[in-house]
Amino acid sequence: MSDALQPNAAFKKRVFSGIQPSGGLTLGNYLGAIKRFVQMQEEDYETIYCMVDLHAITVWQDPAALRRQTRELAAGFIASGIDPAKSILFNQSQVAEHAQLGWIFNCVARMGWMQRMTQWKDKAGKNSQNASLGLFAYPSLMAADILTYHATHVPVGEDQKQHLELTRDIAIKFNNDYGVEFFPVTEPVIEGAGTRVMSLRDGSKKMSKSDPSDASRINMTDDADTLAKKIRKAKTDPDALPSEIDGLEGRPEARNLVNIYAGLADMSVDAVLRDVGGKAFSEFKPLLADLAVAKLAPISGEMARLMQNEAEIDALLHTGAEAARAIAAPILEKTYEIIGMVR
Ligand code: AQP
Repeated sequence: MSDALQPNAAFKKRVFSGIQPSGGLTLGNYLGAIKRFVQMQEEDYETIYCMVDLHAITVWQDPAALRRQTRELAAGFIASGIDPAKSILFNQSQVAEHAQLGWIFNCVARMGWMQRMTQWKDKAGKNSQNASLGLFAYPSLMAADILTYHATHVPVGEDQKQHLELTRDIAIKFNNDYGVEFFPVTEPVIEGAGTRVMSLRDGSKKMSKSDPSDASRINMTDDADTLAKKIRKAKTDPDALPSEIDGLEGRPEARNLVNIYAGLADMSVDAVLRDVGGKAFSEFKPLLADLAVAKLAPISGEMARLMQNEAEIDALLHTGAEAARAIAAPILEKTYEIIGMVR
């Protein structure tokens, strides 16, 4: 048995996080997740990043679109700075251990836990009887994604906080039920101004790749003109920007645009407001548009270049999946042993 599999072994500092290929990458995904993924790759962690295609099919996906979006997401990761030589990069369905451990966790998690998930309530809406069983069990598969690598840290946006708490509950219940210290209790990493990027059309709703309104989000593939137009048309209020953070109270759209600026510029919200306090939106929006184009155009250009060679992306994902499987397989095998499966 390797050290990593010894009960009570100190767990290695390992990062896992994923993004669904359920549409094109948004600025929310970039500021809330990918920027942090890139930083953690350069820190003292082993980093594993995944296109969670099994999660994407919890709601209907057109097969051809899913294939394209998965490759485009991989291109987005790489163009944003994820280096396949430093991080393991792959798509979930190529590593069967995720689904296998997910089943075990379906038997650990409780119905009541799942019913409390706000994402389930939001996505299933009033028609929950018609939602897929997979959508209901989504957080249990997410726990498996993380724990099949014994990941200790998970960088995510604010919206995933509740799912990560559930991952911790599953790990703790499994460890208690079987009297082991086998799964780590994972730490969420939710940091920075971009952890909750809101819709450009409604400051109370998060920016989402599956929002029916394209004007609600900035896609990482938007060209400079589209980007500037979306920012120009973003909903705001009639007042000028405040000089201090308290002045953003009750102004969700203003707060959102300032947060986006801060996230893109790597500045604190305080520092942004010191610079732009007193400006009208008609002055601020062009500054934000210029900044967004400067930061995002190189990424979208590189994505387009990478998408010219799909075979190369596929080969990278295969290599990543092999590396991921090498970590996941022994952990799953030990899990089967703990729960009493004859092997
Ligand atoms: N608006 C956001 N602000 C900050 N972070 C965000 N994330 C998503 N939207 C925002 C973070 O991106 C990572 C990947 O998310 P996901 O694609 O797996 O699922 P999601 O949170 O459901 O994202 P979307 O864009 O809203 O997808 P759809 O529309 O398919 O449901 C996560 O770390 C998430 O926190």
